[in-house]
Amino acid sequence: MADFFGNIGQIKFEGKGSTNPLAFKYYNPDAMIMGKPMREQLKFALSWWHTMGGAGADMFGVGTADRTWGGSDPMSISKAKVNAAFELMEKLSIDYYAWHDRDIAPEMPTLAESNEKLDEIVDILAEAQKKTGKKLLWGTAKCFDHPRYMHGAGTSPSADVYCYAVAQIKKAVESTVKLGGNGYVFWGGREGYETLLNTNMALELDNMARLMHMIVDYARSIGYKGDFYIEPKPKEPTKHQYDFDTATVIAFLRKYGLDKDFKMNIEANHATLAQHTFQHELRVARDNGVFGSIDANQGDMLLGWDTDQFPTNIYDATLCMYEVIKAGGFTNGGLNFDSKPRRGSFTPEDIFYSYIAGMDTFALGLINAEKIVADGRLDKFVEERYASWNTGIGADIISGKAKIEDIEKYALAKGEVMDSLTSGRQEYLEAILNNIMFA
Ligand code: XLS
Ligand code: CA
Ligand code: CA
Repeated sequence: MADFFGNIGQIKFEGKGSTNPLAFKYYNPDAMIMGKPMREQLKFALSWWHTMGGAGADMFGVGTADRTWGGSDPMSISKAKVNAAFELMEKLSIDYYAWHDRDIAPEMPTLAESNEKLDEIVDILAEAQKKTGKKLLWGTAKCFDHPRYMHGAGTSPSADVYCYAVAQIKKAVESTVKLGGNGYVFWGGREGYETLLNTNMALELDNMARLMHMIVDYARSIGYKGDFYIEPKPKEPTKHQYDFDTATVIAFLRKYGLDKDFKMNIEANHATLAQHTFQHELRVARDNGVFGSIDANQGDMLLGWDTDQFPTNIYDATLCMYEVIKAGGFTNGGLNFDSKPRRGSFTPEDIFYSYIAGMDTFALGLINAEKIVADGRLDKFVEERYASWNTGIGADIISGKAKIEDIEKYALAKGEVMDSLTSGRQEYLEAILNNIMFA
């Protein structure tokens, strides 16, 4: 194992009484919960872009942290990142990682040269995976930061740019397959518009679907059995992103016949940017059979942009894990920390503090979610609230037996129906949630 963090040893579970900042308080990787070790329930992943590459630059200033890992040119930095990443994963008991192609290997003057460098790093990653047992959660292509993608990639008005994107994504899929990844993400960073005055929205969306069909067919032809994910986000960088939220993406997938191959990669901060709760997005995905994977982070309610903070909100993590449990747990997906330390948290130790905070938050979320299910009060309340659909006219509507005339007759005979209503009891339920979480 490389030694970039020599002063920090293996992070151990010490329990909630511990005050050691370099210990887990809730995440106990091998502890069993609902029949599986915590590490398998949570399937944590390290995000290569933020952790290995994100130096803290923002719109107003350059980076504050050194993320060259002792390397000096793009390829030596890329290689050093592999060593540092695997040391981090080892020390933090993180079993998975996720990348964009250009996070792991540099962009070169031509696509052919970029592909060559990518191959070189993918071979090194394959070797590191073999040695350590770490796995690739998902791969993706960075089709948004190079200037060629200023007007989009799969939705570019330029057919030449579109071809470049198809070729780049094809290569990223091949690299994902080579590394045994079971997930491939499409996040439409520039797939949207700034103004409809210059945009043929219908053609752009048709073309995006054409690209996705080509990629799915190709990936299946080379033996890829994993999931494809779309990661919804309503805005940023474009004013209007096509993959606005889960419901919008589901409509797109169904329109173009892509719903058999695609699931959602739901990011907490993107949910709140769409004016939804994180739980809402997960629920829409679960109810529609497209729950796939999660990008764990949180935004700041006072800031209107994508801050990608390490998640520390226990309520959100608890309700997230409740949805995950109800969806049957992760299959190919997992919890990827698409999160970065704040710009002012620039030291190597901050990477550890950040991951420990995020991992403990989700471990506690999982513990709490199991308690909610075992307690049963919340589930029972919802069940009873809809009891009128289990018998009588409600059951007849659901079975299709009651026709519109029967329903009219029923309503006319009933007269006023105010007395069929019961209280929604929101405060009572919120208090139960607190009681379960803090008991
Ligand atoms: C940016 C997205 C991005 C995707 C992967 O907002 O979260 O990082 O997760 O392209
Ligand atoms: Ca993300
Ligand atoms: Ca984000």
